[in-house]
Amino acid sequence: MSAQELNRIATAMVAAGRGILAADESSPTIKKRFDTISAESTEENRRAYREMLFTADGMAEHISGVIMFDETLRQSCADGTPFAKYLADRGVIPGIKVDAGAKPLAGYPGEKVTEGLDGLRDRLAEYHELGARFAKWRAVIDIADGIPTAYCLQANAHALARYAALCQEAGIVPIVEPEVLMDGGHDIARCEEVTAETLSRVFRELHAHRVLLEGMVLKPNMIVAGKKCKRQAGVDEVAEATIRCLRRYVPSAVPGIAFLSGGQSAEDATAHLNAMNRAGPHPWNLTFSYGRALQAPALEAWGGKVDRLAAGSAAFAKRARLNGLATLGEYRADMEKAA
Ligand code: 5MM
Repeated sequence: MSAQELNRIATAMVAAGRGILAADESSPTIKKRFDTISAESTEENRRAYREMLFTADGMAEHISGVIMFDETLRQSCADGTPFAKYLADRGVIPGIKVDAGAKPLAGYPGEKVTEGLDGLRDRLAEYHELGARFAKWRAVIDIADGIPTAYCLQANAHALARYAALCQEAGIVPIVEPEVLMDGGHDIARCEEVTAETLSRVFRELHAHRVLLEGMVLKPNMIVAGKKCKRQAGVDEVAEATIRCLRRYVPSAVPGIAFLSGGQSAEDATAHLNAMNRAGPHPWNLTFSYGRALQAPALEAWGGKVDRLAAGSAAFAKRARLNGLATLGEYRADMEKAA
Protein backbone atom coordinates (compact mmCIF):
# COMPACT_ATOMS: atom_id res chain seq x y z
CA MET A 1 0.00 0.00 0.00
CA SER A 2 1.20 3.48 -0.77
CA ALA A 3 2.37 6.03 1.76
CA GLN A 4 -0.54 8.23 0.64
CA GLU A 5 -3.09 5.54 1.50
CA LEU A 6 -1.58 4.95 4.96
CA ASN A 7 -1.64 8.71 5.53
CA ARG A 8 -5.25 8.92 4.31
CA ILE A 9 -6.37 6.27 6.81
CA ALA A 10 -4.35 7.73 9.71
CA THR A 11 -5.73 11.20 9.00
CA ALA A 12 -9.31 9.88 8.92
CA MET A 13 -8.78 8.13 12.27
CA VAL A 14 -7.95 11.42 13.98
CA ALA A 15 -10.30 13.78 12.09
CA ALA A 16 -11.66 16.68 14.16
CA GLY A 17 -14.98 15.91 15.84
CA ARG A 18 -14.36 12.16 15.98
CA GLY A 19 -12.25 9.68 17.91
CA ILE A 20 -11.58 5.99 18.43
CA LEU A 21 -13.50 3.50 20.53
CA ALA A 22 -11.11 1.04 22.23
CA ALA A 23 -13.28 -2.08 22.47
CA ASP A 24 -10.37 -4.51 22.27
CA GLU A 25 -10.58 -6.03 25.74
CA SER A 26 -9.04 -9.48 25.71
CA SER A 27 -11.14 -12.31 27.20
CA PRO A 28 -9.70 -11.96 30.76
CA THR A 29 -10.22 -8.17 30.73
CA ILE A 30 -13.81 -8.22 29.43
CA LYS A 31 -14.57 -10.85 32.08
CA LYS A 32 -13.29 -8.43 34.73
CA ARG A 33 -15.50 -5.67 33.31
CA PHE A 34 -18.56 -7.97 33.17
CA ASP A 35 -17.88 -9.15 36.74
CA THR A 36 -18.44 -5.57 37.95
CA ILE A 37 -22.06 -5.77 36.73
CA SER A 38 -22.48 -9.49 37.51
CA ALA A 39 -22.89 -10.37 33.83
CA GLU A 40 -21.59 -13.69 32.57
CA SER A 41 -18.78 -13.46 30.01
CA THR A 42 -20.18 -15.82 27.37
CA GLU A 43 -19.36 -15.40 23.70
CA GLU A 44 -22.95 -14.32 23.00
CA ASN A 45 -22.95 -11.78 25.84
CA ARG A 46 -19.69 -10.29 24.58
CA ARG A 47 -21.14 -10.11 21.06
CA ALA A 48 -24.39 -8.52 22.21
CA TYR A 49 -22.50 -5.96 24.31
CA ARG A 50 -20.26 -4.96 21.39
CA GLU A 51 -23.30 -4.75 19.08
CA MET A 52 -24.95 -2.44 21.61
CA LEU A 53 -21.97 -0.07 21.31
CA PHE A 54 -21.47 -0.31 17.54
CA THR A 55 -25.14 0.30 16.69
CA ALA A 56 -25.67 3.24 19.08
CA ASP A 57 -27.46 6.24 17.58
CA GLY A 58 -25.08 8.86 16.19
CA MET A 59 -22.12 6.56 16.77
CA ALA A 60 -20.59 7.15 13.32
CA GLU A 61 -20.81 10.90 13.76
CA HIS A 62 -18.34 10.87 16.66
CA ILE A 63 -16.44 7.61 16.28
CA SER A 64 -13.88 7.33 13.47
CA GLY A 65 -12.68 3.81 14.22
CA VAL A 66 -13.14 0.86 16.56
CA ILE A 67 -10.34 -1.30 17.95
CA MET A 68 -11.55 -4.89 18.22
CA PHE A 69 -10.19 -8.07 19.78
CA ASP A 70 -9.63 -11.10 17.51
CA GLU A 71 -12.92 -12.70 18.59
CA THR A 72 -14.91 -9.50 17.95
CA LEU A 73 -13.50 -8.96 14.45
CA ARG A 74 -14.87 -12.42 13.57
CA GLN A 75 -18.32 -11.73 15.07
CA SER A 76 -21.47 -10.27 13.48
CA CYS A 77 -24.56 -8.23 14.30
CA ALA A 78 -27.69 -10.23 15.20
CA ASP A 79 -28.84 -9.94 11.56
CA GLY A 80 -25.65 -11.68 10.37
CA THR A 81 -23.76 -8.61 9.10
CA PRO A 82 -20.09 -8.96 10.11
CA PHE A 83 -19.11 -6.19 12.55
CA ALA A 84 -16.27 -5.07 10.25
CA LYS A 85 -18.71 -4.62 7.34
CA TYR A 86 -21.36 -2.95 9.51
CA LEU A 87 -18.80 -0.38 10.71
CA ALA A 88 -17.09 0.20 7.36
CA ASP A 89 -20.47 0.73 5.63
CA ARG A 90 -21.06 3.62 8.07
CA GLY A 91 -17.63 5.19 7.58
CA VAL A 92 -16.19 3.78 10.82
CA ILE A 93 -12.78 2.19 10.27
CA PRO A 94 -12.38 -1.34 11.69
CA GLY A 95 -9.21 -1.91 13.73
CA ILE A 96 -7.63 -4.84 15.54
CA LYS A 97 -5.48 -5.34 18.64
CA VAL A 98 -2.55 -7.50 17.58
CA ASP A 99 -0.34 -7.66 20.65
CA ALA A 100 -0.39 -10.77 22.81
CA GLY A 101 -0.26 -8.84 26.07
CA ALA A 102 2.37 -7.49 28.46
CA LYS A 103 4.40 -10.30 30.07
CA PRO A 104 7.02 -10.21 32.88
CA LEU A 105 10.38 -8.98 31.56
CA ALA A 106 12.94 -11.65 32.45
CA GLY A 107 15.63 -10.34 34.77
CA TYR A 108 13.71 -7.15 35.57
CA PRO A 109 11.33 -7.78 38.47
CA GLY A 110 8.15 -5.70 38.36
CA GLU A 111 8.55 -4.73 34.70
CA LYS A 112 6.84 -5.99 31.56
CA VAL A 113 7.45 -6.30 27.85
CA THR A 114 4.67 -6.74 25.32
CA GLU A 115 4.78 -9.92 23.25
CA GLY A 116 3.22 -10.89 19.92
CA LEU A 117 5.79 -10.34 17.16
CA ASP A 118 6.16 -14.03 16.20
CA GLY A 119 3.87 -14.77 13.26
CA LEU A 120 2.62 -11.19 13.18
CA ARG A 121 3.19 -10.78 9.42
CA ASP A 122 0.78 -13.66 8.68
CA ARG A 123 -1.78 -12.48 11.24
CA LEU A 124 -1.76 -8.97 9.75
CA ALA A 125 -2.41 -10.37 6.28
CA GLU A 126 -5.44 -12.26 7.63
CA TYR A 127 -6.73 -9.25 9.58
CA HIS A 128 -6.49 -7.13 6.42
CA GLU A 129 -8.58 -9.75 4.63
CA LEU A 130 -11.14 -9.57 7.44
CA GLY A 131 -11.43 -5.80 6.92
CA ALA A 132 -9.06 -4.29 9.52
CA ARG A 133 -7.34 -1.13 8.30
CA PHE A 134 -5.51 -0.20 11.49
CA ALA A 135 -4.00 -2.09 14.41
CA LYS A 136 -2.99 -1.48 18.00
CA TRP A 137 -0.08 -2.62 20.20
CA ARG A 138 0.13 -1.52 23.82
CA ALA A 139 3.34 -1.32 25.84
CA VAL A 140 2.88 -1.00 29.60
CA ILE A 141 5.32 1.06 31.68
CA ASP A 142 4.93 1.06 35.44
CA ILE A 143 6.35 3.73 37.75
CA ALA A 144 7.59 2.65 41.20
CA ASP A 145 10.82 2.71 43.21
CA GLY A 146 13.68 2.08 40.77
CA ILE A 147 11.44 1.50 37.76
CA PRO A 148 11.06 1.89 34.88
CA THR A 149 14.60 0.89 33.93
CA ALA A 150 16.18 2.10 30.70
CA TYR A 151 16.26 -1.53 29.54
CA CYS A 152 12.49 -1.94 29.94
CA LEU A 153 11.81 1.29 28.03
CA GLN A 154 14.18 0.21 25.27
CA ALA A 155 12.75 -3.33 24.96
CA ASN A 156 9.20 -1.97 24.67
CA ALA A 157 10.16 0.80 22.23
CA HIS A 158 11.92 -1.74 20.02
CA ALA A 159 8.90 -4.07 19.99
CA LEU A 160 6.51 -1.18 19.21
CA ALA A 161 8.67 -0.13 16.26
CA ARG A 162 8.95 -3.69 14.87
CA TYR A 163 5.18 -4.01 15.12
CA ALA A 164 4.61 -0.64 13.43
CA ALA A 165 6.92 -1.48 10.53
CA LEU A 166 5.17 -4.83 9.96
CA CYS A 167 1.76 -3.11 9.99
CA GLN A 168 2.75 -0.58 7.36
CA GLU A 169 4.21 -3.34 5.18
CA ALA A 170 0.74 -5.00 5.36
CA GLY A 171 -1.11 -1.78 4.48
CA ILE A 172 -2.37 -1.36 8.04
CA VAL A 173 -1.98 1.86 10.05
CA PRO A 174 -0.30 1.17 13.41
CA ILE A 175 -1.57 2.76 16.59
CA VAL A 176 1.56 2.99 18.72
CA GLU A 177 0.55 2.86 22.38
CA PRO A 178 3.22 3.30 25.04
CA GLU A 179 1.17 3.56 28.24
CA VAL A 180 2.82 4.96 31.35
CA LEU A 181 0.45 3.71 34.04
CA MET A 182 -1.24 6.09 36.46
CA ASP A 183 -1.27 3.53 39.29
CA GLY A 184 1.04 4.35 42.17
CA GLY A 185 1.88 7.36 44.29
CA HIS A 186 4.19 9.31 41.94
CA ASP A 187 3.58 13.00 41.30
CA ILE A 188 2.81 14.66 37.98
CA ALA A 189 6.45 15.71 37.46
CA ARG A 190 7.58 12.07 37.65
CA CYS A 191 4.90 11.07 35.12
CA GLU A 192 6.20 13.76 32.76
CA GLU A 193 9.80 12.65 33.21
CA VAL A 194 9.03 8.99 32.49
CA THR A 195 6.68 9.77 29.59
CA ALA A 196 9.32 12.04 28.04
CA GLU A 197 11.96 9.31 28.16
CA THR A 198 9.47 6.75 26.84
CA LEU A 199 8.39 8.88 23.87
CA SER A 200 11.96 9.86 23.09
CA ARG A 201 12.98 6.20 22.84
CA VAL A 202 9.84 5.20 20.92
CA PHE A 203 10.41 7.81 18.20
CA ARG A 204 14.11 6.94 17.93
CA GLU A 205 13.14 3.30 17.36
CA LEU A 206 10.36 4.19 14.90
CA HIS A 207 12.92 6.16 12.92
CA ALA A 208 15.44 3.29 13.04
CA HIS A 209 12.74 0.90 11.77
CA ARG A 210 11.85 3.28 8.90
CA VAL A 211 8.27 3.70 10.05
CA LEU A 212 6.37 6.32 8.07
CA LEU A 213 5.31 8.85 10.70
CA GLU A 214 2.60 10.23 8.40
CA GLY A 215 1.01 6.77 8.40
CA MET A 216 0.71 6.12 12.14
CA VAL A 217 -1.26 7.31 15.16
CA LEU A 218 0.26 7.76 18.63
CA LYS A 219 -1.82 6.64 21.63
CA PRO A 220 -0.14 7.98 24.77
CA ASN A 221 -1.17 8.56 28.37
CA MET A 222 -1.84 12.08 29.52
CA ILE A 223 0.54 13.60 32.05
CA VAL A 224 -1.21 13.07 35.38
CA ALA A 225 -0.22 12.30 38.96
CA GLY A 226 -0.44 8.67 40.12
CA LYS A 227 -3.83 7.72 41.57
CA LYS A 228 -2.35 7.36 45.07
CA CYS A 229 -0.51 10.71 44.98
CA LYS A 230 -1.90 13.16 47.54
CA ARG A 231 -1.68 16.13 45.16
CA GLN A 232 -3.83 15.61 42.08
CA ALA A 233 -3.29 18.18 39.33
CA GLY A 234 -6.16 20.32 38.04
CA VAL A 235 -7.49 20.15 34.49
CA ASP A 236 -5.38 23.04 33.16
CA GLU A 237 -2.20 21.72 34.75
CA VAL A 238 -2.72 18.29 33.15
CA ALA A 239 -3.41 19.89 29.76
CA GLU A 240 -0.37 22.15 29.96
CA ALA A 241 2.05 19.40 31.06
CA THR A 242 0.72 16.97 28.43
CA ILE A 243 1.05 19.46 25.58
CA ARG A 244 4.54 20.49 26.73
CA CYS A 245 5.70 16.88 26.80
CA LEU A 246 4.17 16.00 23.43
CA ARG A 247 5.57 19.12 21.74
CA ARG A 248 9.05 18.14 22.91
CA TYR A 249 8.96 14.52 21.74
CA VAL A 250 6.34 13.94 19.02
CA PRO A 251 7.33 15.02 15.49
CA SER A 252 4.76 17.13 13.66
CA ALA A 253 4.73 14.60 10.79
CA VAL A 254 2.48 12.38 12.97
CA PRO A 255 -1.09 13.26 11.88
CA GLY A 256 -2.73 12.69 15.22
CA ILE A 257 -2.53 11.73 18.84
CA ALA A 258 -5.40 9.68 20.29
CA PHE A 259 -5.16 9.51 24.07
CA LEU A 260 -5.93 6.51 26.26
CA SER A 261 -7.94 7.24 29.41
CA GLY A 262 -5.88 5.01 31.70
CA GLY A 263 -8.31 4.85 34.62
CA GLN A 264 -9.41 8.52 34.66
CA SER A 265 -13.11 9.08 35.25
CA ALA A 266 -15.19 9.55 32.10
CA GLU A 267 -15.69 13.24 32.91
CA ASP A 268 -12.01 13.92 33.67
CA ALA A 269 -10.89 12.27 30.42
CA THR A 270 -13.30 14.49 28.45
CA ALA A 271 -12.37 17.67 30.35
CA HIS A 272 -8.63 17.08 29.86
CA LEU A 273 -9.01 16.49 26.12
CA ASN A 274 -11.18 19.57 25.81
CA ALA A 275 -8.68 21.78 27.68
CA MET A 276 -5.87 20.64 25.39
CA ASN A 277 -7.89 21.40 22.28
CA ARG A 278 -8.90 24.82 23.60
CA ALA A 279 -5.19 25.59 23.95
CA GLY A 280 -4.56 24.79 20.25
CA PRO A 281 -3.79 24.84 17.42
CA HIS A 282 -1.20 22.08 17.80
CA PRO A 283 1.04 20.40 15.23
CA TRP A 284 -1.15 17.25 15.34
CA ASN A 285 -4.88 16.60 15.82
CA LEU A 286 -5.68 15.63 19.40
CA THR A 287 -8.44 13.10 19.93
CA PHE A 288 -9.46 10.13 22.07
CA SER A 289 -9.00 6.38 21.91
CA TYR A 290 -10.69 5.61 25.18
CA GLY A 291 -11.71 2.23 26.52
CA ARG A 292 -13.00 2.64 30.05
CA ALA A 293 -13.84 6.37 29.75
CA LEU A 294 -16.20 5.62 26.84
CA GLN A 295 -17.56 2.32 28.07
CA ALA A 296 -17.90 2.48 31.86
CA PRO A 297 -21.19 4.46 31.87
CA ALA A 298 -22.59 2.21 29.10
CA LEU A 299 -21.64 -0.96 30.94
CA GLU A 300 -23.34 0.29 34.08
CA ALA A 301 -26.51 1.43 32.26
CA TRP A 302 -26.76 -1.92 30.44
CA GLY A 303 -26.09 -4.05 33.53
CA GLY A 304 -26.09 -7.20 31.40
CA LYS A 305 -29.89 -7.02 30.91
CA VAL A 306 -31.53 -7.52 27.50
CA ASP A 307 -34.19 -4.93 28.32
CA ARG A 308 -31.52 -2.30 29.07
CA LEU A 309 -29.62 -2.48 25.78
CA ALA A 310 -31.16 0.84 24.68
CA ALA A 311 -30.05 2.53 27.92
CA GLY A 312 -26.53 1.19 27.43
CA SER A 313 -26.44 2.45 23.83
CA ALA A 314 -27.65 5.88 24.93
CA ALA A 315 -25.01 6.15 27.67
CA PHE A 316 -22.30 5.28 25.15
CA ALA A 317 -23.69 7.71 22.54
CA LYS A 318 -23.55 10.50 25.12
CA ARG A 319 -19.86 9.91 25.93
CA ALA A 320 -19.02 9.64 22.22
CA ARG A 321 -20.79 12.97 21.56
CA LEU A 322 -19.16 14.80 24.48
CA ASN A 323 -15.71 13.53 23.57
CA GLY A 324 -16.36 14.50 19.95
CA LEU A 325 -17.05 18.03 21.20
CA ALA A 326 -13.85 17.88 23.29
CA THR A 327 -11.81 17.28 20.14
CA LEU A 328 -13.10 20.70 19.01
CA GLY A 329 -12.65 22.38 22.42
CA GLU A 330 -16.43 22.83 22.57
CA TYR A 331 -17.28 20.65 25.61
CA ARG A 332 -18.65 22.26 28.79
CA ALA A 333 -19.09 20.51 32.14
CA ASP A 334 -22.76 21.55 32.30
CA MET A 335 -23.41 19.33 29.24
CA GLU A 336 -22.97 16.33 31.56
CA LYS A 337 -26.38 17.04 33.08
CA ALA A 338 -28.29 16.78 29.81
CA ALA A 339 -29.28 13.29 28.66
C1 5MM B 1 -9.97 -1.60 26.04
O1 5MM B 1 -8.87 -2.14 26.79
C2 5MM B 1 -7.74 -2.47 26.00
C3 5MM B 1 -7.37 -3.90 26.10
O2 5MM B 1 -6.82 -4.26 27.31
P1 5MM B 1 -6.22 -5.76 27.51
O3 5MM B 1 -5.33 -6.06 26.38
O4 5MM B 1 -5.49 -5.61 28.81
O5 5MM B 1 -7.38 -6.68 27.57
C4 5MM B 1 -6.59 -1.50 26.30
O6 5MM B 1 -5.40 -1.79 25.61
C5 5MM B 1 -7.04 -0.15 25.90
O7 5MM B 1 -7.19 -0.10 24.51
C6 5MM B 1 -6.10 0.96 26.31
O8 5MM B 1 -5.43 0.71 27.52
C7 5MM B 1 -6.90 2.24 26.49
O9 5MM B 1 -7.99 1.97 27.33
P2 5MM B 1 -8.32 2.97 28.51
O10 5MM B 1 -9.38 2.25 29.31
O11 5MM B 1 -7.03 3.17 29.29
O12 5MM B 1 -8.79 4.23 27.84
